Amino acid sequence: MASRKSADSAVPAVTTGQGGELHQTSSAPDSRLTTNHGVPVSDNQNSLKGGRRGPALLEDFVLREKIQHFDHERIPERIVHARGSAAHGYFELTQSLSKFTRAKILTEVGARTEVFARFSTVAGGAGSVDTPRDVRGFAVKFYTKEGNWDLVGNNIPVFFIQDAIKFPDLIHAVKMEADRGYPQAASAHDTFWDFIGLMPESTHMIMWAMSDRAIPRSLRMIEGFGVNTFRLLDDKDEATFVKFHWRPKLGTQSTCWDEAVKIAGADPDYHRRDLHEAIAAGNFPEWEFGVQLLSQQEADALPFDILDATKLIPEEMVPIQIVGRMVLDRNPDNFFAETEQVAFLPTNIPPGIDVSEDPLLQGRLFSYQDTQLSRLGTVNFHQIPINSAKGCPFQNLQRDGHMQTQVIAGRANYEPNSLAEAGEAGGPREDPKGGFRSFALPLEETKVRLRSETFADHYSHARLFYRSQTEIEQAHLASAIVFELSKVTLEHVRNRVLSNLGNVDADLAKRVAAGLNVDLPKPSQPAMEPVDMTPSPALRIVGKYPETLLGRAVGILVSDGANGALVDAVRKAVEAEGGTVKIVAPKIGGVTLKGGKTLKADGQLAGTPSVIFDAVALVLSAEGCAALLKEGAAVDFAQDAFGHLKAIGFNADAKPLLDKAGVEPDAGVVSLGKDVGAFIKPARTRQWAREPKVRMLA
Ligand code: HDD
Repeated sequence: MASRKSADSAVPAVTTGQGGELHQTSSAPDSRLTTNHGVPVSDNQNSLKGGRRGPALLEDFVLREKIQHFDHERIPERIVHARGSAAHGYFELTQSLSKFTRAKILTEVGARTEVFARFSTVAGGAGSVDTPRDVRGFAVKFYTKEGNWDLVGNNIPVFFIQDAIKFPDLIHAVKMEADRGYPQAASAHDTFWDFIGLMPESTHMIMWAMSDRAIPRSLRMIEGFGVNTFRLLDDKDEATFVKFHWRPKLGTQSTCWDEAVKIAGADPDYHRRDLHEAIAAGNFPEWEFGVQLLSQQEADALPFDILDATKLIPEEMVPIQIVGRMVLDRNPDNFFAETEQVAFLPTNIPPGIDVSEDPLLQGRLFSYQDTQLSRLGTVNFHQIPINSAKGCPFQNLQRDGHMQTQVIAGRANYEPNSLAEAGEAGGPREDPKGGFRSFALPLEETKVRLRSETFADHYSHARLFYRSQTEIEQAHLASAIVFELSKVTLEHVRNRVLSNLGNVDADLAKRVAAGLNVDLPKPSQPAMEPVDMTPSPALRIVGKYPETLLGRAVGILVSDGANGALVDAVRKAVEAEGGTVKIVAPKIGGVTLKGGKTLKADGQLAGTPSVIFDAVALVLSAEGCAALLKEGAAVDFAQDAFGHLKAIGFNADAKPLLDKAGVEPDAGVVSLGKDVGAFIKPARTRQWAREPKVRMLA
């Protein structure tokens, strides 16, 4: 888009970004600092005073405007999903769904549609850390030719509750406790587990939230799900049910819990930084886009209700068809203007897609529009550039309101009107053929306030999830529940959760009780007896993600006198497979290698622990190693890498540090000796086989 630079070179340049957003470029050489109203400022260092030493004068509008604007910089953070990171990119359809829908976004193969995707944690505030155990939001705004489509999903395909009326209770229970204002960004506390124990419908979601999916390695390595069931509508408005899926190209990968906790201290912005750096380096995250489609008859034949958001449709029952891909290739230019002000609305759906009667979704259709009014402060939030429809014009007869930025000429702010007959603009008109139409759902029932009996099975899917996991993942899941319940101070709350777990799987309940060292109570009385479903291996993570260095980071710990050729060899081998390398040294200025060359450090040891890497190499001189034996951060570097199941490459002189850190030989502990390649194989994945040696799991 054209630059809107003024002819007067003294006026600050206003340009448009690649996405069409307005940018006032502070770095333009001809930029002159002005007040908000364009008055040039002569001195930005000193306030106007009555005399050299004050007092300040009320007359100083430059000072007052600056401070007043600053005083109002913050807006209310999102009540949920407050902490998030986002990126621009595109969606490309690879397979047409024209048999099922008239939505252009799902029928025009090869067309690229701009998107803005925001990933978030749920419970923590905007300034909380990136790696708590939590669900991750996965919200995508598609700027389609037929209006914005917002697919506002999570990295988990089911939800805690079945009816939106319970959402405020759920969120109150998980957030900081009302009287004490803690814990921040954590579900491991009384009120959350109290709510969960009393709401058996949450049990399936709890299985997911306690699984490794809730401690992801990277936002580039999470799956995404639309969660609710939606409809596709064809030209004749015939409907097909649809579930939406995002699959990361790098596979779904997680951290270890101990690692996630330590990352929170080492780098609270771990995920945000990872996403930003990857995009800046041209390693664009990519997801496949898939759908599960089913007719009304197929839905009716399932042994569960697809309108119940606590249930998933195993892909062994209804396969996922991959029909598109999303690539995120541009970082936001301004965090507040874009990531903070973006407003996702499940009501943003183009013609050809429609909602279902899912009572959770129905409540969402109100909540998101409403929350923007307090968050962004005006009904005109759709005019903020990141929220504006970009793929098509938007025009209607709504007018005025706070922060109205459109200057719409003419008198046509009502219809019908006959202004055109007098040669005036008559304004836009409805489009019965191409416009959005709702599915003609037959309604026969009376008005009721109840829960459908088809929603009564609270445990079969939780059991399906647990029993579909690998042994490693089952142990992690059980240990996570033990961890969380160990932070619960109310005994009756722990016991109620334990009784509910008995309905999921007797072994799981036993493991958790043993992990807590308490007696296992009898299973609670379920609303409906759970049934055994055929396990779904698709629900696992371990063994499913590709073994690759793509998207992985290797930290090389070096000391003075280290062998530079070996460092280079490791770097080359890692980079050849698409991994990234960071040099960690005792001092940020780097080290003097054997032979006298200086090697700069990317990070200083105390501030760059091994938790932020996927694999580590230790390239030390004998003297360097001897010095590091007395440095706790160096011992932790090796010990944590071992404890977090990472590959460790080392040269002979580094061995004493491994010994001090208690690192035992195994397939992932590799001498760099002559063949650096031997380190690359284990560096592509985690050393799951090591885990029983380093951790007592439930
Ligand atoms: Fe929600 C934000 C996802 C149920 C009410 N939600 C929000 C975001 C995501 C989700 C990803 C952050 C969007 C962003 O990045 O700005 N929410 C979900 C999913 C749900 C769900 C997958 C279950 C299927 N949400 C849900 C219910 C309600 C809400 C049942 C209320 C009845 N959600 C909100 C909200 C938020 C929100 C309060 C806070 C900020 C916002 O909307 O824009 O309206």
